[in-house]
Amino acid sequence: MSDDTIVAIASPPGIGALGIIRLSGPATIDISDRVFRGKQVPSQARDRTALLGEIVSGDGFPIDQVLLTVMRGPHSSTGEDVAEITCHGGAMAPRLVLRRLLGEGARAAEPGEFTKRAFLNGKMDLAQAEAVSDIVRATSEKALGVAVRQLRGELSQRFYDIEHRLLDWLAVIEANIDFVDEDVEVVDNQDLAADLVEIGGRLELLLEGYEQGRYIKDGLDVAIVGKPNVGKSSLFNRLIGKDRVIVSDLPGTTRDVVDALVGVNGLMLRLHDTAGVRQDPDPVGAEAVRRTRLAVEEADIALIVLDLSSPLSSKDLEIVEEVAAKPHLVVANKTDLPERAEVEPLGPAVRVSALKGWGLGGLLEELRKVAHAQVDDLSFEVIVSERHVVSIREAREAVSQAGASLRDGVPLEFVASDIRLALDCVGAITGNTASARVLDEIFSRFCIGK
Ligand SMILES: Nc1nc2c(ncn2[C@@H]2O[C@H](COP(=O)(O)OP(=O)(O)OP(=O)(O)O)[C@@H](O)[C@H]2O)c(=O)[nH]1
Ligand SMILES: [Mg+2]
Repeated sequence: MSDDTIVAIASPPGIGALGIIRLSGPATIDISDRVFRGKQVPSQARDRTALLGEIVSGDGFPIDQVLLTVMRGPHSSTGEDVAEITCHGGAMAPRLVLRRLLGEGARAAEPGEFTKRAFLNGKMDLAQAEAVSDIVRATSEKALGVAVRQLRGELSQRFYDIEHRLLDWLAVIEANIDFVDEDVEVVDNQDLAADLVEIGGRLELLLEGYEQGRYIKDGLDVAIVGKPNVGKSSLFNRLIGKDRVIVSDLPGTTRDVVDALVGVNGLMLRLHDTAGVRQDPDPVGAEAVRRTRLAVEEADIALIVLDLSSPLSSKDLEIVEEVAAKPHLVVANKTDLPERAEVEPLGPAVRVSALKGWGLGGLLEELRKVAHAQVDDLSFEVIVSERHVVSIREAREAVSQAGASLRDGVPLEFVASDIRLALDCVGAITGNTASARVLDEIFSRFCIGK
């Protein structure tokens, strides 16, 4: 338990209806009694009851009208005594209330300090604490859904299951090492080997869940690709709803790959406008085309843009061929002009006019289908944290090392030490074995007041 009491404004700065100030720590109720004036005294009031009254200055002058709720530990969000004060929003009231509380001996909270206390007091594990930050930062419905599930502990449970099984084996192995002559359960090497393979498989599956997590957290990468002048940049601007990149009738307008985020039905897409694919003797143009190829290669989805108003060329077909292996959509642009291209042989194409804004709804709907086809595979537990991935990889490495040692007939001590290493890695995720430095690093990325 901490011995100081922390305070922070938990609502965002700026003009708003309400301001929320949180207090947590041993002096919470004392301080509340000193600064609050209402029909009831906080220390005498029932737990978790919102009290209407005022925060008053040391001389008894009213600072703001508030609702104050005391939540006594350990049954509170941080496990300590907590008070939440809802005052009026805006630039002044929350700040003056905060200043008053600081004047009574509370300390300004560091970023993430409330959540850190919740973690240290056993209210949640580390993966759950990290989910709190992900919830606040979520930019799409899907990302929020994943974070909320993680907060509920669904991801943690996977790690606890693995932890338990490794611990069970470790106990048996260590008994064998320590009491060789005595009557202890002998390690069944085949059983252990099979179990290690199974655990390795589970870790592997979690790693696959990271791909899903990446889509959800960072957005799927969608590269817009095509010949010069087919209208890629026009389409890009339309889809992001902003006049972001230069459009002109000169072929080769776009040189750099430019990206922007768009939300499509609860999913984030990162659209990349690219340079038109062409043979370019100019070194800058050649570099632009090289970058286009790279962007397309790295993209999760390609939007191949064709110009309906002029006959298809071999270049169009080359591009379609180059990209066909990855999830893609063919977009036939410039439907506002007389049609001169035969796009049917290329398969289904979405017809749009980037200039007029026609057909965009249909394009987004098709894009949504392609994107969701990649993300909706819920056989994976979604992993969004780079930190988790590193630990899972290390754990998997250690587990497979343990399996290899077992097969090679290496003494059990070594198998035990690999299992212990795997346990450390899994424990780093749930927080059982996370170092103080790791904790500081994680919580410093939170907002103040969280
Ligand atoms: N009529 C018509 N013109 C269009 C349409 N879309 C784009 N254009 C025009 O086509 C020309 C090229 O458009 P851009 O969006 O710059 O084409 P791009 O594919 O990005 O070209 P590069 O960057 O050079 O590869 C511009 O003059 C646009 O106004 C469309 O749907 N209909
Ligand atoms: Mg362009």
